[in-house]
Amino acid sequence: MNSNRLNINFASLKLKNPTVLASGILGYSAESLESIVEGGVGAVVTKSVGVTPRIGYANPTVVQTKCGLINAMGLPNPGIDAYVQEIRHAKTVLPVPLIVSVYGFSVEEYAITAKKAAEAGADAVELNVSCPHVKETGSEIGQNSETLAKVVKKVKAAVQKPVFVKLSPNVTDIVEVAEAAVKAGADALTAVNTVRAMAIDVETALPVLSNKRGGLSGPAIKPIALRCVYDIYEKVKTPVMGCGGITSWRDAVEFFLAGASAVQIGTAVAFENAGVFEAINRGVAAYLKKKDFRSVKEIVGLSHRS
Ligand code: RRO
Repeated sequence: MNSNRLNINFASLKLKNPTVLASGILGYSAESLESIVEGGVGAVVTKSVGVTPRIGYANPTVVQTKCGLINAMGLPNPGIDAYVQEIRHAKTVLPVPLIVSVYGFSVEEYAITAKKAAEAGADAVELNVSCPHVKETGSEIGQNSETLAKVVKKVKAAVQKPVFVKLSPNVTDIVEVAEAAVKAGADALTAVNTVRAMAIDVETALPVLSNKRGGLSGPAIKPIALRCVYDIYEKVKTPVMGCGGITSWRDAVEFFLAGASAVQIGTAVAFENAGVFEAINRGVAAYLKKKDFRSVKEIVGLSHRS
C-alpha cells in the first residue's frame, strides 16, 4: 500500500506507513522478517535479546483464550553475540527500519546489549522493561521509575540510535513511568506489553502454563492499551507506538486518535498472517481520504480536543 498519507517520521525514523511488527511474534531469521515486509509492514521489532543465550520456559508456553493469547515464553533468545549476525544480515535484506528489542538483568546488561545491537546496524533499540513474568528484568525494572531512569540513561550514553522504551500496563500509574523514561532521555515509548494473566485446566486442576502466570495479548487488552496511550498523551509529548490487541484499521485509527503516532501489531499476525498490515494500511488510508486528512499526523491525539 503506497499512499503518501501513510508516511510518518517517528523518532527520526522514516516509515512508509505507521504499522510495525511488535516484538516477540517472529523468530530471529531475516527470512521470517522478510515475509512480514512483503505483507506491507512499515518497520519491524525483533524478539527481545540479552547478553547471554536463554532457553526460556518449558512447554506449555502459550495458551489461547476467547479473545487473545496468554504466553510465558521466558525470554528465549540466542544472546546478542550470536544475534549480531542476524541483525547484519537483516539489514542487507530488509527495506524497512529494524528495531532491536533488548533486555537485561542489570543496568549494564541493557547498555551492553543495546550497544552491540546498534553497532550491528539496528536503526533503533526498544528497551523491554515490561516482560511480565521473568524475575529481575522486564517489568521488575519498568515498574520502578528510579531503576528505569538508570537503564535509559545508561543506554542513551552507550548508543547513538533512537531509544524506545516499552512500558508495562501492570502498574498503578503508567504516566509516572512514562515521564520517568522521557526525563531520562527516551526518544519514544511503546505502550504496552502484555497484561498479567493465567489459565487453569479444569481436568488436571492445575495452571496450564508451565510458568503458571503469563502475559495476555490480543483483542482482550485493546481497551486497556488504548487507555494507557490516552493517559500518556495527556501528559507526555514524546512519540508513542500504540500496542495491544490491534486487529483492524478501526483499532489503529482509535490508537492514533488516542495519541499514538504509529501502531505495533503482534497477536493479529500470529492469528492471521502478514496480510494484516496491508489490510490495516488500506483501511487507514481510506479513512484519512474520506475525512479529508492529508496525513496520519493530523489525527494523532485528535480525541483529546475539548
Ligand atoms: O518472552 C516472554 O515470555 C515475553 C516477553 Br520477553 C515479553 O516482553 N512479553 C511477554 O508477554 N512475554
